[in-house]
Amino acid sequence: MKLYYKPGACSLAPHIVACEAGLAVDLVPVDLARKTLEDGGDFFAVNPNGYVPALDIGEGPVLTEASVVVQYLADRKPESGLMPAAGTTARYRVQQWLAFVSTELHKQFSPLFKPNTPDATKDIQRELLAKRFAFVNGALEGRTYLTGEQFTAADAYAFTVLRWANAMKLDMSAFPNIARFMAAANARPGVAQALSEEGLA
Ligand SMILES: N[C@@H](CCC(=O)N[C@@H](CS)C(=O)NCC(=O)O)C(=O)O
Repeated sequence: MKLYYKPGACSLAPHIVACEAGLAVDLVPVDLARKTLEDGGDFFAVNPNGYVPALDIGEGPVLTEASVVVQYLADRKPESGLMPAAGTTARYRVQQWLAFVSTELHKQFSPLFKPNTPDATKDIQRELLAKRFAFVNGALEGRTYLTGEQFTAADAYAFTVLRWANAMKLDMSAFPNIARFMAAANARPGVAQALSEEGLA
């Protein structure tokens, strides 16, 4: 399998899942600004939407959408516990978090990265994110990870996205449970491996 990625972007989530699951994945860096690969190849030819993560699974078009790519990888190693079995309530809980991280965190951060987003819009996004952080902080009360003591694909995605708060200089001092969550995830060997392989350690 080949994972098209950019260091520290949302593609870090499937990279973490692969490392946590002990899956061998070839990393292919993408220049997202130019939409090119290292050999000058056109990234649009890989993913017509021009975004990472994109996972070459050896059949058909690349698999995209972070919340789905992490599930695909986790399901290659069910014994990892990264995704509970299909049809169980536990799986729906992890999927609920994956959808939340994708739509309520990841995509609410996105305007903050764009140089042409008006400042007023950025302020609105920061306010909304603070509400979502408060929810996550509350959900983490008395537990290490989002669904309990088991690190899941949703935790990998949440860790990836919440890392951006520092880069965006968001005040996270009101969310101590998130700080604990980040520290716990950061201390995991699989997470450390992915960060190191992306030059982020
Ligand atoms: N819908 C996609 C969005 C992925 C996404 O936003 N990727 C960002 C990096 S975190 C990206 O590649 N942005 C470059 C672009 O959209 O041009 C998903 O859920 O995976």
